[in-house]
Amino acid sequence: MERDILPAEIYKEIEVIDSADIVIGIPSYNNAKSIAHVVNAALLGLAKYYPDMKAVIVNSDGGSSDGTPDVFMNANPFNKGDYFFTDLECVPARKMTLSYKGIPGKGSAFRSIFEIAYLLDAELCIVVDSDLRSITPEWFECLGYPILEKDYDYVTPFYLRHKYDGTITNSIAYPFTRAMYGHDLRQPIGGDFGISGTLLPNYISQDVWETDVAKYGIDIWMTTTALTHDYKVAQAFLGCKIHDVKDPGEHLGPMFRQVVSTLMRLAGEKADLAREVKTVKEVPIFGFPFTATPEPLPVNLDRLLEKFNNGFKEHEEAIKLILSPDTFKEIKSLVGTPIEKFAYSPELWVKSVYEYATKIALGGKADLVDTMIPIYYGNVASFVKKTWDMNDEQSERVVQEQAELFFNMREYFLKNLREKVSV
Ligand SMILES: Nc1nc2c(ncn2[C@@H]2O[C@H](COP(=O)(O)OP(=O)(O)O)[C@@H](O)[C@H]2O)c(=O)[nH]1
Ligand SMILES: [Mg+2]
Repeated sequence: MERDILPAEIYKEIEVIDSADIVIGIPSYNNAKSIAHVVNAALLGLAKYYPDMKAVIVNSDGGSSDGTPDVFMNANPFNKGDYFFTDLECVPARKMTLSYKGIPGKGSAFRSIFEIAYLLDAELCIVVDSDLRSITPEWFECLGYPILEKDYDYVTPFYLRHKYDGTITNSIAYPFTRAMYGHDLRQPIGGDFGISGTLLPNYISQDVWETDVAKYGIDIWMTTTALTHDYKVAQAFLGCKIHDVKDPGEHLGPMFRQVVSTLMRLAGEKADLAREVKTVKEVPIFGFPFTATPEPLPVNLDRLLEKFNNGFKEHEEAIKLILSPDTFKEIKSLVGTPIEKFAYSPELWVKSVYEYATKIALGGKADLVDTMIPIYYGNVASFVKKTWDMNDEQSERVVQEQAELFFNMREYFLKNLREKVSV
């Protein structure tokens, strides 16, 4: 069959390259300022940890207007003279850049990388973000070693993050995935992953590339697929994650919708498997763990509360149709509450998530998830208030308690779903 996922000239380039042991993929969209550091880390990581393997580094770009692909192609740590590895004797990895086809989004960028890695018959594919400032050559060792040496198929990152960074991860993606599929994977949507050559054909053969999986839904889809198809999963300790921060008010909406609707839709598809899960398994962490204090992330509690109050009022009618009467009433009673008294009960957030999940799992449209954003802001505000004087370790305990509650209340979702399906 003629393959047409990639531009024709890339298929030709693949024919010339013929095969590779490792493919490193870097998705980008206007990352000219940060991508050179990521490529240099990748080139040095390959030279240092995989000197005998044939490697290709692929930049899958979304049509950047700031020259990102040129910066990618020109990055070269070997002739700069200011890295200590410059005397490494190895053939530098080959680089290639492409504008991916398909609907714009990070997932489409990944699809092209997977296609290239698959056609080159790579044993290992590693993907890393192009806005990372804390990435080092060691990341490539930690993400690759479990696959090449220990027979794992999928490696997710494990980072030290500031207590207010990664709020979608902490409040939904982590506890929900842990509760449904019974694996304690702390960063299921971290963005930096190791993937085995065995798992790649599974990803590219699925018909998901016209959905939110082609956008920011990609990470949760990759992780859920690996967990629900019995692939062996590990974590890699990568130290701190420092990347370009976003203004949550401006950029969070589409990302929230794409990640959360994908997670909930998959939970519906995989409910039978989730019903088999009885406990949560620990997932091994490879690497050299240490403690450090990540860059603080400023949060504006007043603004979060304002977004909760205004957003709830704006979407009140739609929210009422999704939540149970009790959950709706409890959240509504918090609207207008002064900061000093504002708090979600531990169960309130879990119930809200599970009630939305039931709706989406039963085929509700992804954009219904937009109406959940104010409720999410309310939960973030409540978390921020509760953890304000806590250090990262103490606030991590709060995240863990919440995750445990998600697990203990999993029947609330699974039972609701079963009953509504059979009506
Ligand atoms: N090619 C491509 N890459 C994208 C697109 N959107 C995001 N990315 C890349 O995906 C990575 C993660 O995106 P980012 O916005 O930093 O997400 P976050 O770190 O999860 O908040 C970065 O390397 C982006 O350049 C897109 O539409 N096309
Ligand atoms: Mg980022």
